[in-house]
Amino acid sequence: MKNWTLAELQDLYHSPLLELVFKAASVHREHHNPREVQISTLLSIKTGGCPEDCAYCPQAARYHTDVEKNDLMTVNQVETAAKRAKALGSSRLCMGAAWRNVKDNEEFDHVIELVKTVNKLDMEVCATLGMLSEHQAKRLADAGLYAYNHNLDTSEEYYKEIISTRGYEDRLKTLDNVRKADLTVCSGGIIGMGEVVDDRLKMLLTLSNLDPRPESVPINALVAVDGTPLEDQTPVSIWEMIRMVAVTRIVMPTSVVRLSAGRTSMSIEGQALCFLAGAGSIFAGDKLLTTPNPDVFQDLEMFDLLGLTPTEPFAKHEQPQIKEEEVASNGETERWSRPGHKIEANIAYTRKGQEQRRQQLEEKEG
Ligand code: SAM
Ligand code: DTB
Ligand code: SF4
Repeated sequence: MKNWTLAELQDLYHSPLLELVFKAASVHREHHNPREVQISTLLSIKTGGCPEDCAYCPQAARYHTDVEKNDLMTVNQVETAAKRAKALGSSRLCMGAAWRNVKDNEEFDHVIELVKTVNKLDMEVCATLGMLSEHQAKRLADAGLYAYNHNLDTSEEYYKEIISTRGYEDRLKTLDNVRKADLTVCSGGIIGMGEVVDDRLKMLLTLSNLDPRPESVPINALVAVDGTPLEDQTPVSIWEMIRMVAVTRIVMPTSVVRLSAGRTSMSIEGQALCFLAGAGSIFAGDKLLTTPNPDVFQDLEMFDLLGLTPTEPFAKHEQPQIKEEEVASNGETERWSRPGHKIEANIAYTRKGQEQRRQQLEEKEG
């Protein structure tokens, strides 16, 4: 496994755009079928009311957004949504819960049932439920989960500007727990939160140094939601998205790069360049978790136009078998951190603050 350096990633990111795209497209063709793009559907099985303070997130209870808090979805509701997603070409269903971490309680037992239900529909089942222990990850694996999504979101340095209720090391520990349970790892981040390019590249460096690397790397453009601290962020340009997808593709050649949040403001031409640069998956459906997404039929038209076909389920790994559970809880609890730095005091949310940070970094780098 090649160990990339920050300097190499900087060279790639800042190289002439068409050369970068050409290079990424060549790497993509060596490891993936460029005519296939996986369609994955997101389903928010437990929405809103989250105790965390992720500055980008409309589901954090402390921000005043229009998101309504909902209880866990029933097996029936999830099965209906999964069948619909499958009929529209999705081979993966990703179930999201607005939790800080998984708890050993009836709600988790219910999620185990949801995972089994979707596995039986012969779809790849993914979940994103916050931090979790190795035992909890093992329970999900035994229920037939295929992948666990847990994003690093940005660099370790910039993370402190975005979240105060947990640390970067908690994220890495969860990824390690997921790996120990033999689940596939889905981990990526968000661009457009006021970070500098090096923050994006440092995040990619951390992901590319995981051994094994994540099988799936979502790249999200921030959806700036009214009521969150990042509501006034300037949207990232499509060129930044293309560069980010391309660099991700080159540094983690066998991973699936997911063109994730932010597609409502991207043209078909822009998305086509992302696919050329190595994006191998999209999230489809009228909604992501809580925010809008392009119309699914328009996405299918885009596939026709570009000559793309949806990837079949289990193209990369076998379908996990549902196993008998041994014990629901092993009595152990993980100790997650609570760094508690003041998110309100962050300079990141003002343009002046971002300019100051850019200057500080430039001075540091001489
Ligand atoms: N609570 C769990 C957690 O934080 O891991 C799972 C759900 S959380 C909503 C999943 C991911 O959605 C986050 O890690 C973040 O990358 C992404 N996300 C949340 N809000 C977003 C936004 N406004 N724009 C782009 N991505 C966002
Ligand atoms: C990921 O990286 N992006 C998805 C999925 N993994 C869980 C979530 C995007 C959420 C966008 C904001 C919302 O719709 O609430
Ligand atoms: Fe949103 Fe997840 Fe953060 Fe909760 S932990 S505020 S759901 S991103």
